[in-house]
Amino acid sequence: MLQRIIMGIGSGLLAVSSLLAQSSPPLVTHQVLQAVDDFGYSTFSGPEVIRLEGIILNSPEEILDPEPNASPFMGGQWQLYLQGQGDDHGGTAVWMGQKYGNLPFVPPDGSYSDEAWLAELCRINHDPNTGYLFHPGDRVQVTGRYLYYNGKININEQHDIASANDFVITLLEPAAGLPAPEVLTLAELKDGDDQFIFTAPGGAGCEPRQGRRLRINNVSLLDPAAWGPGQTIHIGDRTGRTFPVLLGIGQGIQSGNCNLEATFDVIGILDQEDNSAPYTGGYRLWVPNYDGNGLALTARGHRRGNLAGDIQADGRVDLRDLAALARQWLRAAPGIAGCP
Ligand SMILES: [Ca+2]
Ligand SMILES: [Ca+2]
Ligand SMILES: [Ca+2]
Repeated sequence: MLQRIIMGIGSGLLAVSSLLAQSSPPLVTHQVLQAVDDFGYSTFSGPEVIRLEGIILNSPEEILDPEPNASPFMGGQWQLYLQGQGDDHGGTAVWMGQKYGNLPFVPPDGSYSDEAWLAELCRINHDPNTGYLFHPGDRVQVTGRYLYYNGKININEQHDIASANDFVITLLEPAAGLPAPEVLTLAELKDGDDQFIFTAPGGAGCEPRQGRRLRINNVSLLDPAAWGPGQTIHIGDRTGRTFPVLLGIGQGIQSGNCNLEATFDVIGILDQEDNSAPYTGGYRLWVPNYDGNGLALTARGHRRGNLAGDIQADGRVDLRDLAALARQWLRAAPGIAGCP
């Protein structure tokens, strides 16, 4: 542990100093960083490297698979959302991918090897000053570069594995707490024709809430057969409005384990990925994990019972838990286990 912390301090300081060497990056708000015009194009103009502060909203491995080569094109991927606090009404995703070399504008040797990728995951999952493993609800600062992609600006490495393009996340306050989700109806996000409201007078609309935690109450599931990890389902209300919900890959979301009541609430992160201009649609609510409670599509950490061996969380330790244990025997979480 001590060695891990010392090595973490060493590599972290190197990375921080290489970024700081380009002069001290300015602290920007999420709201300023995510500003767009009427067509959803970014209007942000700032230096190449910026600093951003916020609350971590998700465990990265519950929305994208960080395992080396997890997907044929981009390999492992890692993403977390930071939500601004107080008057900073915005949120921003921080993203890293393994196989930039498969992008048409990156040389083929521009991907991370599996070993280098795992080392990068170890670096960005931990505070460089203490070795602390980041969790949802932590307040952190990220220093790094950024790119506009399909409607929003992401903090990333600009798809370059050079260490000069590293982003660095540092801990400001552990366990500051997740922000309370803003409670909305679908009428504040969709119009009467069931089209996305981009922005509207009075503060309605999807765009001002991009990258933030939302709660939508009293909806029904329109396509229960679509339920499964990484799948998109649709919720609907009594006015005929609908909204896409992208299910994460948290262990609580498995094919066939949807037990939601006829009417339930959803808590998720409002994301935008609009793959064509204008960039005023393509919103979805991303729910990283589910704890199986039936009434609210969300996860609140461990379920009731206080039994560490109750792996599949039915309040009893038996052969079903042993089977769950056997399925994952000797697996290790990339970027969390095996870090120096
Ligand atoms: Ca946007
Ligand atoms: Ca890097
Ligand atoms: Ca059990």
